[in-house]
Amino acid sequence: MAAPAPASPAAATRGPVTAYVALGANLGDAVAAVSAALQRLAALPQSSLAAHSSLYRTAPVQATGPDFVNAVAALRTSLTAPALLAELQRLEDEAGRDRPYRNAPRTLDLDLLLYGDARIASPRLVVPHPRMHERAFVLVPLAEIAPQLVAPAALAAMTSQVIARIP
Ligand code: A4P
Ligand code: MG
Repeated sequence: MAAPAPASPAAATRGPVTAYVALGANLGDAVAAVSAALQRLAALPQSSLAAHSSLYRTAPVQATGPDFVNAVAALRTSLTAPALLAELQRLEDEAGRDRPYRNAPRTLDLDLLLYGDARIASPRLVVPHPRMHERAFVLVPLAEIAPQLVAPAALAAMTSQVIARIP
């Protein structure tokens, strides 16, 4: 009798993946909100915080209101992408996030930029984040912790967007 076929790669248990999360805030004490969010990301289930960028002060892009504080975090996580998005939305809610209109000022925004090399297009989740490559407030902090993911030409195209690292 033939030996059973080896499990296909698709059937294998998946190990943790590296996910990149963009943090943003421009209401209240935005530095405190982003700093606290980094600690909460580090405490997510089945996840660890692998790296985070500096905090940056950035001018609003296609939005109104005060300047933003932005950063990017790298997580090693065994959560699925939808489960990770649900956790990010829970942290936004706990930070008092209100959504009165599109791109309204916010106490905390957590966007999933990349989930390993997955490409996802569902009604609730699009990964890679569709606008990440147009935005210095994403690419500059991402390049700080994962330079291999950001083409120098993309950064160079972004010099008109005002962004300053917070010392
Ligand atoms: N959603 C789909 N894909 C994703 C994803 N990859 N990550 C859905 C997170 N959410 C995703 O999100 C709206 C819906 O997007 C969610 O229900 C989720 O199912 P939201 O957090 O309520 O709203 P949002 O983040 O304001 O929406 P959006 O369209 O992602 O906004 P953008 O385009 O990210 O713009 N300027 C500066 N300087 N700094 C900023 O941080 N942020 C924005 C927001 C505009 N200008 C900014 C900044
Ligand atoms: Mg968001």
